[in-house]
Amino acid sequence: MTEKHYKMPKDFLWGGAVAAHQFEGGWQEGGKGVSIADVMTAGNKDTARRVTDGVVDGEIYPNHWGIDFYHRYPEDIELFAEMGFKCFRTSIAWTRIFPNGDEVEPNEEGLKFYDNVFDELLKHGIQPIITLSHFEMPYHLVKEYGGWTNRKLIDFFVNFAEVVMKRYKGKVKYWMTFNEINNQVSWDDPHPLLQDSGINVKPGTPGMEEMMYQAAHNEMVASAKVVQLGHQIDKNYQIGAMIAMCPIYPLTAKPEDIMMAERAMQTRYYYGDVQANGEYPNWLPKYWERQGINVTISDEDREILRKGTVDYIGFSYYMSFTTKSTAENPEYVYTESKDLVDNPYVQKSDWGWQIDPVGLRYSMNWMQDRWHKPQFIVENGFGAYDKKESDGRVHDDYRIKYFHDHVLEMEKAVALDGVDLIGYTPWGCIDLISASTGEMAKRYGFIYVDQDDEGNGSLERSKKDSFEWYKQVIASDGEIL
Ligand code: BGP
Repeated sequence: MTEKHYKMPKDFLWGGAVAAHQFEGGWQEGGKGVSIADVMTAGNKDTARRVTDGVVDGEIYPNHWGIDFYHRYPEDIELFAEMGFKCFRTSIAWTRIFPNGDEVEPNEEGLKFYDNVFDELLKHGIQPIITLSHFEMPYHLVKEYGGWTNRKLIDFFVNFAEVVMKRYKGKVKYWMTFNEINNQVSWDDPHPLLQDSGINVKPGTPGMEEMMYQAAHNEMVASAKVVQLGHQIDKNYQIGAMIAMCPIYPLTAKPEDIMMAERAMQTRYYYGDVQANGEYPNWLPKYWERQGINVTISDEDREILRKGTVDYIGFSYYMSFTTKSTAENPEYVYTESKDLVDNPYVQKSDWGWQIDPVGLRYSMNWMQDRWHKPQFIVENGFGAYDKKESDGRVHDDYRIKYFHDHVLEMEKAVALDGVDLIGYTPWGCIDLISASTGEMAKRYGFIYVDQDDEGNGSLERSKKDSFEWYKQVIASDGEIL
């Protein structure tokens, strides 16, 4: 049977996605300050990255040089244009604009850098899609203020957003506030807690969960303020949330497993409820009460959240999760580090990420019905070990298969289920540094970058087989997969 394909509308935003700290490099150029990402050493598949206070000789800090986009952006943007990109998602490194985060006046050199990048993109007919905070807050705010547990950060962030939203008016239309804001749900793994909330505490520190809920609340208030402010700056601005979407399935049809999966979904996605619906779901204050968790939420905060709901849901999709109930957990408390199990029906990547294209269609339907907002897939992709063959080229048929299967399910969600989708920007469209491991070896790109985990290599760019594949997908409006 031939596979049925679908066409996406002409104005659909095909593109690619990256984040400043994983690919720009130039960590101390142009007056840039030190961000969280700059104090994280490399790890690998089996060992976690470490945060060091300051830079230690002999350690590798992959985010310092990234893939040197800072100096090579014209060449890279030309390759994106050759693929036919309509848009390109990146972040504005907060520390290029406010090196410490708490200054009043911005750093003009940093602002100029993004002017140059956006102008170069626009010259090629590519619109920038901008994340304001993508795991790269100023490290100074972590040390001096304790990160997002401190309400002062709301003003610092709003000030940063105001400066860039005014500066790039007319160049940028789509914004997102906090990348994968809900990853903080893994609060007992200090790595996402630091990345998302700037909370730098040791595992097992009492009160970590409470800190996470307070930090997330403060971030969501800041986000809602930025949504309102952004609309005052330009009424055409589209300002979105950014959710890490990994649907959580019950392992079996056992009613307790279903209840556990429901609570897991509620726990992982309440952030979306707050950002899209403007209020906390009912179950959460009850849960806080039982756990003895105190989150300070004022009436004014509630009003801000209600008025600052997002225009769209940006989300990443890489994998699905599975959970099950246990007799020891009769109240279905979901702890992400403990409660996930393998799904016997799906395969995994080399990094253990479950590959599940149908889960993308499922998630899109779930979000459409729950949040009633347009959606934007701002990350999706396959991290793999790539090898240059004797012909000097990477033949990444495994990546093409991953994308084929996911794009097809995405198109079904639109064509058959009526999901309202703005665009699709595959992650790491050019090889870059992995966020979770700090490796170069975990590659996502359509474009290969010659660099190894130790930072050796010419940094030369070359096309993988997936480059031509994606080019024809875009050229055919998604019909030729
Ligand atoms: C998301 C992040 C990205 C990115 C991607 C892939 O969680 O938003 O920054 O890196 O996942 O993850 P990794 O780099 O760990 O493979």
